Amino acid sequence: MKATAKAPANIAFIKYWGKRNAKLRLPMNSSISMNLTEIFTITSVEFNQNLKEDLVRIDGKIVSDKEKERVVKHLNRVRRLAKIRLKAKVESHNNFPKGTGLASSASGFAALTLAASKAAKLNLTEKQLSILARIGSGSACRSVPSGFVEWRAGNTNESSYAHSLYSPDYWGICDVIAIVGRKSKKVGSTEGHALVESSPFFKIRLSGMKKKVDEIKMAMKEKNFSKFGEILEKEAINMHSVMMTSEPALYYWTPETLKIMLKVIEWRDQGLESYFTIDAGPNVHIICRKQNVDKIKARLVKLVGIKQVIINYPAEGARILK
Ligand code: 2P0
Repeated sequence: MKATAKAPANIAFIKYWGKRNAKLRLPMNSSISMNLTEIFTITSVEFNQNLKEDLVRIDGKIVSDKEKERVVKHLNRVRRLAKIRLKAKVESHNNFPKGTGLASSASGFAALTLAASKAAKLNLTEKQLSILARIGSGSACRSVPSGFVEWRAGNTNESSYAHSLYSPDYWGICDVIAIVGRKSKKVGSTEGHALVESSPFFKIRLSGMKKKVDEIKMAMKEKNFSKFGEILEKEAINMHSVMMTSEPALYYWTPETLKIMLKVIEWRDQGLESYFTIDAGPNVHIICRKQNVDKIKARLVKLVGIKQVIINYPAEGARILK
């Protein structure tokens, strides 16, 4: 009873920040994302009667008790569905360089969900996998379907899952990630979500979400890159405004982050069109058309403070490898 799965990380154009139900990880709003080709997790799960307890290794290391508890809880969900009690050995590898501050919970929980459910001989649909991955980590539900993805917020366990809007080959756009550093998070995402209500701006953010989701979907349908870019860049600033005005305040940017944001705007004014988005960390994701990737990269590597540049194309969702 063993299976190996690969799942991509994803970048959200419309963000998930704030939950209506923390236990089930039901989000306050729908979100829109793209799976990434160059950042992924490969996870093997083996259920075995000889094991006395669950063993969890990530990138070759035994994980902390806190990390292990989150994985074991997820294995328990799979065991309950499959009606088995066997303990499991979990081996997970992230391909992205360590210490870059890139998130791994999305690719990690999507790969774990698929590998564990397959090893337990459950044949779940994409929707069921997305729901299960979501309970592990919200953003993981978006790493299950392929390409360009919408996570419909829903308001129950069954109605909150992600589906593919378009396959990876639909649109030739890229996510050029400028890695500016690590800076270990003082407040992790799960704790951060819980602070949204303390920001005076969160209600205003929420009131505009539905319209924003509809508008970006229309821009994607029309392949209107300028409209698409304007919406996603404003959305990133909108989310970070809530983060910075919550109590305690969450500042994810460093001086390098802001420097790159301003560069992207400057380059755009000069005719090189791209837009930025930023997650719960200091790295900047630059969204551009495929034909501009080399120019963006050439300009980025000249800036001081950039540790690495990772070029991502739209990727397939979670897959079984063996
Ligand atoms: C997103 N983020 O939409 C947003 C943008 C971070 C900023 O989803 O508690 O790690 O595991 O459900 O999925 C980070 O939240 O939180 C996230 P949990 P998760 O990509």
